[in-house]
Amino acid sequence: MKCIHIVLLLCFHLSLCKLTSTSDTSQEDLVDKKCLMNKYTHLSCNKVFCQPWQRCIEGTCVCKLPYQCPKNGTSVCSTNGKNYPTYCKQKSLECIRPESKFLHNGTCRGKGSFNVSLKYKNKDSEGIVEVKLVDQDKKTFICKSTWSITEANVACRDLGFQQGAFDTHGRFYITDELHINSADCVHVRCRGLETTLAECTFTKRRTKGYQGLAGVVCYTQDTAPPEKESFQCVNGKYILQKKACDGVNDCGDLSDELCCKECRSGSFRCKSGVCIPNQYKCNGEVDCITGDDEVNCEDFATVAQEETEMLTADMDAERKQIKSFLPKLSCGIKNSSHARRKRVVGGKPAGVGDLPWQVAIKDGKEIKCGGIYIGGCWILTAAHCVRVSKARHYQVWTSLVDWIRPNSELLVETVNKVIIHEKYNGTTYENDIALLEMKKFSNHKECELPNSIPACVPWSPYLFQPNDKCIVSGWGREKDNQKVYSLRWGEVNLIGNCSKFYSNRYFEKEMECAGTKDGSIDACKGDSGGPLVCMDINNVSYVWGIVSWGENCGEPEFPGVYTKVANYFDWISYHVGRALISQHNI
Ligand code: 4AZ
Repeated sequence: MKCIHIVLLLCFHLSLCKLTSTSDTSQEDLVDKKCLMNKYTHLSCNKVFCQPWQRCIEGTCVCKLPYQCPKNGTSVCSTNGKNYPTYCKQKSLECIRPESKFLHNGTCRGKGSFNVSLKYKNKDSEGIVEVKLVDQDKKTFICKSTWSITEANVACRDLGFQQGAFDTHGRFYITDELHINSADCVHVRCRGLETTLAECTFTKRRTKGYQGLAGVVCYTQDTAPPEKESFQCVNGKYILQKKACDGVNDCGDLSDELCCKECRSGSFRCKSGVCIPNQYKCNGEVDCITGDDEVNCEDFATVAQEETEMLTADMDAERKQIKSFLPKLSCGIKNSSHARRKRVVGGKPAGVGDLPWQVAIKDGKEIKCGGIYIGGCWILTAAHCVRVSKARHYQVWTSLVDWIRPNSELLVETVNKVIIHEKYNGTTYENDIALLEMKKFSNHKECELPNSIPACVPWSPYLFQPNDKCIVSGWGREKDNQKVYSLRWGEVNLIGNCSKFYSNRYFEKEMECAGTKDGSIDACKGDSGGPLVCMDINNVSYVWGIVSWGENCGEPEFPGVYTKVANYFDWISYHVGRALISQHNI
């Protein structure tokens, strides 16, 4: 018993102790190895939102140009002595050329400097953290009680250690004199992705007395733990396996939190497989790309904060405000009067407005295919439905329900241009995706479709997962090959691992399977080009798939195959313009 105690104590101090082998294996199971191969970081917009001074291009957050920042905001001073009209502009310039950093909010004149240093060092890379705040003359220590690896990573990066911190504990030789001074220590809170501690929020608490001082061991090659029991971050740093998927950004580049099958206690798992700290749930800011951290928030009362004095501006609040100034897109939200009415093979009849993004593509006399309105003048459909040379022959019928007895809302549009994916393969149905541009009416600037609502275009393949329920719709055949004149819809489940049904014919990255266990609901001949739409937790509808192919219809061993639209976000935005379909990360 005594022996165990000693071991535990040692473990706590060195935080490098080996864990028992049984818990080791279960911990490794938390991370998704296949996902790790993608080397996701805080800059991977398939997994996380970009900072408001960045935008998402081909899955990576890249620096915005200063003029792309919102105009509103408060001015800030940078370490190069220059003044910027907004925090976003300063951060965008820093992102492009990381020479100068944030100094303080306000104008540059007459204020001091900010700096971080280490005291009582045993090496250049470890010691007790001291800061000199911009408008204070003397250096102060940071209190230990709220100091964590999140802040330590920022402090070490500020000190020039690119891989951040190794630990917040170390053996520092603090002299008694400090016990008195420590009553004056300040608290600091960071998000973890700041480039300097100056961007974090410094406060002073009313409660005084000895609190202990924050120290840090910055990460260097010789601090790295042995490879066997560690997790390798994308930035090359090694952390303890047990620190992956705990909601805390130990790596400093977030790579330990982005590929998680489960999250450890104290953290929340986004549906996208990302662990975030519990404090981020219901904090008024959406952190999960799937939006699931800001739902069912009624029970979350705000915890009363200890009385504190703010020593610096809250740049985290400023960052949130910049986000609120970014343009917003309206898509995927049905008019409330058309709340889902509970009415393809085995589907139910749809009413006007039930599927406001569904269109029919008429080629000559018959409706051969469906399509999806995605905004502006643009319709998404399957490449196998259309030909570039036949653009003039197509008609796009919007707001249609029954094509034998057309409803009054029906609008017939003509087609200006057909764009087929350059890599569409008519034999394998790879890249079965096309865009139709509708003609504007003469002297109209835009396509006006008063009864249509665009479906949102998904920007990440992690927005929906196998077993999620989605809606397929169209005027396609019934199981017995019966003709259908009225629009029908049915609920299907996304199916993972579809190669087992279609070996050699199924391409995971580009295709998606959906169906029901008994095959009772399925797309069929004539539904091609039409939508597979999934609704997120906030009832926003995304066009997740385009009806593409499948072996027969309604057979459980042969689910319907769809073009995975998320894989084509960049292709679509290249043709229709980023602003039309970008909801976030613009
Ligand atoms: C077709 O021929 C077709 N069961 C579309 C979807 C499916 C099968 C055939 C999926 O257009």
